[in-house]
This record gives sequence, C-alpha cells and structure tokens, in this order.
Amino acid sequence: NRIYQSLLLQKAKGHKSFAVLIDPDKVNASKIDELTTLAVEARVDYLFVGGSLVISNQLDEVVQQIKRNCDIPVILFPGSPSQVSRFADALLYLAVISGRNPELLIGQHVISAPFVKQSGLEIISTGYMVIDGGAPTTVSYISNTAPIPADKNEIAMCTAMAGEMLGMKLIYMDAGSGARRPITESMIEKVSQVIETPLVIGGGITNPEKAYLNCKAGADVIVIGNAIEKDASLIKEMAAAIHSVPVKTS
Ligand code: 1GP
Repeated sequence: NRIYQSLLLQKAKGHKSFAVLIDPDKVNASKIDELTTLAVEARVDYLFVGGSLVISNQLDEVVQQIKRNCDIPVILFPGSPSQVSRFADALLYLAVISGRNPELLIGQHVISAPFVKQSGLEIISTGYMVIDGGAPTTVSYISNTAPIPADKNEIAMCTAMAGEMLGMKLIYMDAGSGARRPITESMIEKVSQVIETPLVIGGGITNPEKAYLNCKAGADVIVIGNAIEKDASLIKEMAAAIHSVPVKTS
C-alpha cells in the first residue's frame, strides 16, 4: 500500500498535496500531454482519474498514456464500479457515507468485488461525503442521495468520525464537480479536528487563495478538476499555493 503510506507520511509531515482530476471523457491525447507536462513542472502530487459519468471506454488508454508521460501516481476516482483500470496505481474504494443509498454503501461493492480484487490495484477505502455546493451537481443526481447541508458542520463531523471508526482510510468531502460554492473552511476545520485519517477536499475550487485557505483549515489533499479543464495554466498557481502552506515543525 505504497500510495496510502505516502498519504500518511505527507500528513504527518504537514505537507499539503495537490491532486489534479482528469475526466477521461474530456481529454484527448494532446490534452493529456499538455496536462502531464504542466503537472510535472508544478510538482503535482497525484493525478485522480474518473468522473460521475464515463461515457467512452477509453479509461485504460487515458491511464496508460499518463503513465507513459510521467511518474505522478494515478489514483482512480470512480463514478461507477466499471471505472477500474489495472494500469493505475491505486483506487479510491468509495462508500457514499453522506447518503442513505444502500447501493452506494455496499450493493455495488458486492457486485464488483471479484473484478476489483482481480485488478491487483492498491485499494484505499474512502468515506465519500457529498456536501451541498449550492446547485444540483451531477454527483447528487447520479448518486440519488441528499448532500450534507453546507452549514451543518456537526453532521459532517459525525459522518466523518463514523466513517473513520468503520475503518475507512480516507475521508473525501466533495461539493461536487463545478459546485457553485466550495466547502467552507469552517467545515473543513471542524472535520479535520475530529479525524486522524487524511482529509481530501474538492468541488468548486477555482482560485489558489481558496486552495490555500482550505489547506490552512485542515485539508490534506486538494482536488481540482473543472477550473483546470477551463485553464490548464492554473495548475502552476494552484500547486504553488498548496505547497506554500507552512510545514509543521513540531
Ligand atoms: C469533483 O472534487 C472534484 O468530484 C473536483 O471538483 O471539478 O469542481 O474542481 P471540481
């Protein structure tokens, strides 16, 4: 479990990580070349690959091209159980713990278990929490779950604690891709104080200042997709902001 160990080590050191989210449906070969070149230059920590709706079946090809281009670990962030590629380094094994849809808590896992196990991928069990981002996002529609209200810090805290006690190795709070309102720093701070697992934050982060403030509040990994899809040159500024957060000295 090489990737998870690196996440734990970075958290222990207080090093904040930056993950660029690549939607396999929205990239072609030249876009992947552009993104990986920029990501290497900016010292991006992880590349997440996935989307709520993967329409094409080019996941393997996308992952293989990324792996040919660079050494940045590729972590699958699957929107559905079919989004598995053995060419990646790890898989976020998501249970949507903010929702009450049994299919996304255990049903789909049971069906895909042999296939996932056979992939040989490093599996990182992840408590996935959808937080209301101010507008219906694809994730809330597709998952058929109600998101946690943006101002209900206590619900988010209790959900994250429960996920950790159930054995989840990572907590991922997501306002949904393209969220109008990203998760508040106050919620990030409160949740980070009650768990020990690394905390991943994403959804609607469009500027380096917000990425920086999220890290200061307690995020360990910042995920950015949409904003980079619109302007790939943002990778550099985002990475600089996230990596500028002072490392713990104690
Ligand atoms: C979505 O957390 C990710 O699942 C990233 O969101 O595309 O809004 O950056 P954005």
